[in-house]
Amino acid sequence: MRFVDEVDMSVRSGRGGRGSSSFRKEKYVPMGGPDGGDGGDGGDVVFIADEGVGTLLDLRQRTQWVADDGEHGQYRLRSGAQGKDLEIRVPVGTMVYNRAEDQLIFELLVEGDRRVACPGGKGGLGNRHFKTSTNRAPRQTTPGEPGVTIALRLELKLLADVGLLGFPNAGKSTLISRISAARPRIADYPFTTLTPMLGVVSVGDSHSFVVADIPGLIEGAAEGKGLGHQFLRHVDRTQVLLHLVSLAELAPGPDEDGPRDCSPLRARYMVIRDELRRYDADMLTRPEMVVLTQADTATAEEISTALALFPEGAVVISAVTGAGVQELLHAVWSRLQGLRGR
Ligand SMILES: Nc1nc2c(ncn2[C@@H]2O[C@H](COP(=O)(O)OP(=O)(O)OP(=O)(O)O)[C@@H](O)[C@H]2O)c(=O)[nH]1
Ligand SMILES: [Mg+2]
Repeated sequence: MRFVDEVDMSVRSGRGGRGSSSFRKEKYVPMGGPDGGDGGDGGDVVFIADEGVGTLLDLRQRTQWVADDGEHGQYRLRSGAQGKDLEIRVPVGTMVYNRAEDQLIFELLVEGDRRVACPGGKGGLGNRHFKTSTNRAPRQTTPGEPGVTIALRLELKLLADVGLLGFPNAGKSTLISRISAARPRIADYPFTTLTPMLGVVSVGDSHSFVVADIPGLIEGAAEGKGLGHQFLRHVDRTQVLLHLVSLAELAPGPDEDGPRDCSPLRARYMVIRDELRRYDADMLTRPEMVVLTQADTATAEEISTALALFPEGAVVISAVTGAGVQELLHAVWSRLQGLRGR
């Protein structure tokens, strides 16, 4: 699955209609004045954000998009009809670039956003506008303005609602493969995930949200260690971050048969938080849920010690046995609902 959906197209707005040159013709009025109507404006090319459109796929079927021209003005002051706007419905989050200049023209970020990419040409003026005290019978009119043609590139960062974060081997890919149809590579070596992946997660019968699995982060990612931190841009617009901390990373305890030392979990958590800050301090204010993963590798006692290290609260799961996973999904869903209702 590609993360950035992209499509090239060329659009043209409608030409304005020509103004009309005509004179009033009435039976008992021998010298009727000019009565040529104005031309109609050409249609605009408009982009509309529509939640019902998921990807840019459907727009690939056509490369030339043209709005209707305005009609010419007519006699008896009748203006030409306006050309119909061409409305192109795109997914929320679509970015529209001018292809020649490689410049962002606008983004459609909210359902119903309506932006004009190129305005239709103005209609021309009919001859009635040119009547003066010395010229009572002008034949002059103006032509309509031509339409505007632009080559565009549309880009859509597929928007995930939830981003997974954590060290390599935290179990991010295992979780997304358990809760969605996404099938990322999973292995017990770090940096198994090299490219981000999205999964659609169903909660109950009628709800769903989109999760992004990204490569693991390590200390120094901001300086390019590991795979660097540029992948965070794929989760920087998500509403909730799930920060996965693996219970398999406990240190040996003082007593060989006793509980292991849980403190590395908190330290590792802080390392990732610090990398987030270095990417963009705003990320630290993003709603976050801590998920302690791989619970099947720890004892009940270790888990409760680990939980105490996260006074903000944490959810405990095992993506292998499935323990806690449904509870996690419901918690994420209600968190998303709470945020959307704000
Ligand atoms: N026992 C156990 N092992 C797990 C669990 N979840 C993941 N693992 C194992 O942990 C290893 C790493 O899992 P991944 O899902 O690839 O981890 P990741 O966070 O995606 O790692 P990177 O892609 O390298 O960042 C794999 O060997 C998994 O089988 C779990 O709940 N229990
Ligand atoms: Mg992975």
